[in-house]
Amino acid sequence: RKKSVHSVAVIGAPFSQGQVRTGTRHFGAGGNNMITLVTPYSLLGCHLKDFGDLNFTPVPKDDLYNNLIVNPRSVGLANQELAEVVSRAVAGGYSCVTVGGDHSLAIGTISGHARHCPDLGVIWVDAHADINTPLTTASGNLHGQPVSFLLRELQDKVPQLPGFSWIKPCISSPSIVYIGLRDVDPPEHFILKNYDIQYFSMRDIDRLGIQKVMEQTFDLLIGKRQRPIHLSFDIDAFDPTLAPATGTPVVGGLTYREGMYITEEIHSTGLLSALDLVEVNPRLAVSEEEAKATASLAVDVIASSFGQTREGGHVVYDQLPTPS
Ligand code: HAR
Ligand code: MN
Ligand code: MN
Ligand code: MN
Repeated sequence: RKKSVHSVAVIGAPFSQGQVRTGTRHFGAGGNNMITLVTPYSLLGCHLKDFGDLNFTPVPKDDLYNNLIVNPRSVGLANQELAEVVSRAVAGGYSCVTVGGDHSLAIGTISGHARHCPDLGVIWVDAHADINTPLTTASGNLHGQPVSFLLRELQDKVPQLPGFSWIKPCISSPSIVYIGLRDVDPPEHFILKNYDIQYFSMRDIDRLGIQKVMEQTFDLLIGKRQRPIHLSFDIDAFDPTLAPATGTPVVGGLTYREGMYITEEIHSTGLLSALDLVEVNPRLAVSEEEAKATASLAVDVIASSFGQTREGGHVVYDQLPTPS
């Protein structure tokens, strides 16, 4: 497969119906955010292609499923549309950055990515496991459930939601590793344990340190064979002091340095093939500074995933100027 690591497609997915707060949509790839995104990438020599913000087809009458699940048809259709775009971008040789939007959109990005790379492995960085099924969710929000639709092993526990019939479960439980968990519902914990799903909670990070966590993550995912990596990064993995502008903040999260270490290490594998950056919600910030801090953290995650390092780097110099 011909694939230039430095061709990066940026897709804006302003979609927020996987949760009930509005505003997650306002951190898209279009508009001003693009300017801050482009600068570090072009310095690193990545070819950036702006795919613009997707215009998801609205679903006018989207009743609750089971009196509980919110916006099933809208979430289903938007993800179907997103999967199409992601799979085309990946097939075209791009690494694919999807800027959300809420985390339900990982249904579409991972499905689309897997169409072209059926062997992909997922690194899910999040305070939450997002693995409730429509029958275990307490909130009814689909951003707390995306993984349940994607895992083959879980399919006999997942009912068919309206709008979801296009989804083919595309990953097996050994193909996902979680990092940063600290708010896991009891049924989610049951699933993680019972289906032998690998995770590094914040407690594991405290115990092992982030370096060993990344080492073990790669042993689990790419120890036996190289495969494309899908990084699904929920900004609420960070401590709320760093990322306050998000819908479900949880105390005790990643430090800036742990976050950057995760993305630097993932870049170093050379295997990053798609990245989701989700759950940034500027409207939930109590001040302009909070909104800006969260957005700029998100930009750092993306830039670092594609090669920005804290030690610096160069593409523009191949020799130093000589005094004449
Ligand atoms: N586990 C809870 C639920 O199912 C909370 C999920 C919160 N989700 C996110 N995504 N912010 O990680 O609703
Ligand atoms: Mn999430
Ligand atoms: Mn989360
Ligand atoms: Mn590079």
